[in-house]
Order: sequence, then structure tokens, then C-alpha cells
Amino acid sequence: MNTTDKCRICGNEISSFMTFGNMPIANGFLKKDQFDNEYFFEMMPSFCECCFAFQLIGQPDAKLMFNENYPFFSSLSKYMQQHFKKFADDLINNYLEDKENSFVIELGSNDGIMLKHFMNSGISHLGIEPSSNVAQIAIENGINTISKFFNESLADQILSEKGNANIIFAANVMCHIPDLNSVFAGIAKLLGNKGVLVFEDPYLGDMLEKVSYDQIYDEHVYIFSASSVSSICNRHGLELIDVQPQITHGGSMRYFIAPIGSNKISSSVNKILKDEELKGFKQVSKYNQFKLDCEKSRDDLVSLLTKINSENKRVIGYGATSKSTTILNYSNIGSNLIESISDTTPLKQHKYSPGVHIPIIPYEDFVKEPPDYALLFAWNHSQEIFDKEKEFEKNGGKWIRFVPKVEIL
Ligand code: JHZ
Ligand code: ZN
Repeated sequence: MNTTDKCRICGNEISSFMTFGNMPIANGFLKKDQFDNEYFFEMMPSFCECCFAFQLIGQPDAKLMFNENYPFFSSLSKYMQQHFKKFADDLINNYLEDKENSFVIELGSNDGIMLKHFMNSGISHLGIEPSSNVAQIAIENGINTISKFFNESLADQILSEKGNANIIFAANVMCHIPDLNSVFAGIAKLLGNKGVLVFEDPYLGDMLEKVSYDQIYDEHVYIFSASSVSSICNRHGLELIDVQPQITHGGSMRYFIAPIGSNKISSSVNKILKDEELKGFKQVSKYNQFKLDCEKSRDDLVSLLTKINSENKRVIGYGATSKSTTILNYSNIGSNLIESISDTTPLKQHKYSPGVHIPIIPYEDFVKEPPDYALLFAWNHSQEIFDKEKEFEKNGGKWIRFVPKVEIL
């Protein structure tokens, strides 16, 4: 366990503004014989008034979360495949002047969903992915990948073997890394005096506005705002040069970063920094309100499911997301209220959900015996799911969602 009472970025003293109670490993789907040895930690978010980083006080050791059993495969979502193709095309067209002599690095390259487009364009590339089973899929597809955690010393090694990188990118990765100072120091060295770092992660603004507190789980040690990203960049001789909001993962932000003075700064940077200030993202009172919003969302969901249960209707969860681990454990919802959770990932199926132990069933079983209500745990993929589930709706099936508020659709 990596626990701190000092901000991981700036060292300022921090304390928690709320607790979500004891949480298991969010992606720790388990078998019955593992119930007795399940790992729990108290999940407490906090906010640094000095550098504005929203972070967890304690995070389980990395190996407990990212290992050869990691069950999240980016390529399972068709929409995400398109998203990463477009992301890759944007970078190739706008940030690589001389493709033949360029070198790009992806941090947390998962199964190669994005890096394959660089490979297909003949661009020299390297993926760094600590979860060996997902890294293996990329390697089998010919994508240059090493299975390690990125830090400053790995950056030194890459620099001496391959030289500077033109682009370093990461999607849904930075917010997972506790020692970001080491990562940013390594990135700054690899970029030299002209490369760019581009990364995207769930955006704090979306989480606060939609009360999507399920973005907070063991893996997400940070939820970034532009203000907090700008602050960490400045510590490492880098600066924010552009921001672009994304609809993925329930509302994300893409940050463009470069060595200080090397690039023109887009007006959107100043705009978002001002906007965050006006909306109170830099003040503790905002987070005290968020705590109350989380409690209301939790209580509303428990009341709705209890009512449905009293009517003897069946509820199945749709998508055994990492996010659902927070919802279920914080709300103490178990198989008394939800009979099972359907998921397309073979590695999750026939196991039980972390902490509250709801059975995970293959998607085919959901289709065979559709419930009265499907609880949309994968709400961030709503469009893709609604497009696919016309039959469920036609047969009278209803959706329950909890973001942005608890309701039956
Ligand atoms: P999804 C993971 O979060 C973990 P999760 C991680 N920490 C992170 O940051 C983001 O991803 C990027 C299933 N599904 O994408 C597949 C269906 O069954 O919301 C997945 O198990 N049917 C790295 O886990 C889950 O739902 C479907 O039609 O919260 C979706 O997980 C679809 C679309 C998905 O990420
Ligand atoms: Zn700080």
C-alpha cells in the first residue's frame, strides 16, 4: 500500500474530505475459493490546495492491480477502436513532420489499440505496458512493446538506445501513476527541446458536474483538471499548450504539453484555467459539496433498487466495469439487489465481482434470459450499447442509469 499525508506532486500536507469506506481491487474479479483472502483498503480522496491535484490518500501496490491477470482489454469496444484510430491520425498528421525519421512512445499501450496505427504507417515506435498479458497481445501483432513500468530510469535507458522522442502519448494512463514526478522527469528528458507529450484522462470537471464518482477507484490515483496538469508540467520545464475535451470515458480531457517556450500556446489553455477557477475547482468547498452529491447519488440508487426488488423484478448489471466496484461497495449493493452482471470479457466471466461478490455472466446469458431492468454500469459506452440493444428494449427491457442522476430511462 502506498499511503501519503503529503501531496504526491508538490509535497504539501493533504487530508481527505471524505471516505468511500473499504474497497477491494477494482479489477480483482475472483473465484469463490479466493473470497477469504480478498484485499481491501480504505479509499479516501483528497485535494491539494497548493497544486490542485485531486488524489487518493492511499493506493494499493501497483502489482496488486496491474499484473498478468489484468482483465481490461481496450479493443473490446468498437467505439474506442474508432476513437484511437482518429487520435493516432491526428497526431501523425499534425505533430510528425518527418515520419521516416520520427520516433514515438506510448505509455500504457495496452493491447496496441492505438500504436498499431503508427506501426502500419511505418513509424518507429515503442509501447510500454506493465500488464504482461495485454502487452503480449500487442507483441504478437508485431507492435514493439516492453512490459515494464515507465519511470525516469527507464527513460534514461530508452534515450541512450533510441534518442529523443517526437511524441510521447498516453490515454487513460497518467491518472494511474502515483510517482508522476519521476514520469514527468523522464518524459522531459525524452522530449529534449522540441517533442510533445499528449495525454488524455477522465476530466475532473465532468466528474464533479455529473457526480460520476465511480471514476474514483484504486487504479485512478489522480483525477486531473487543467490547473493540476499545468502545475505539474511547470515543475518539469514543460507547459500546457492546448486542451481538447473528449466524450470518451464519460468526459475526458486531452492535454498537449511541450517544453516551455517551444510552442505557441492556444487560447483554450487560458480559457479553461479561468473557467476552473470560476467554477471553484481550486477550493475545498467544491469537494465538500461533491461529498454530499455522492451520498445522495448512492442513497437514490439503493432506494430505487430496493423498490424494484420489492416488486419482484429482475435486475442485471450491464458491463462489469472497474467503476462498478466503487458503486457497489460504497452503496453496499450485492446479489440481494442485482442478480448478476453481464460482461463480454472472457477473463471476467464465471467469476465474482470484487468485494460484494455478484456473479459475472457471459453476455450470451443476458441475451438468453433478459432481465426486467439492466443497470448501466458501462454508462460511458451508452451509445454503443443502445445501438446494440434495440431487441432488449423492444421486448420491454428498461435501463437504469445513475449518471448524471439515478433514473429509469
Ligand atoms: P470500461 C477501465 O475502466 C480501467 P472500466 C482503466 N483503469 C481505465 O482507466 C479505463 O478502463 C480506460 C464490458 N462491455 O471501458 C467490457 C460489455 O460487456 O467502461 C468491459 O468489461 N458490453 C484502465 O473497466 C466493460 O464493459 C459492451 O457492449 O470502467 C467496460 O469497461 C461494452 C461496450 C462493454 O472501463
Ligand atoms: Zn500538491
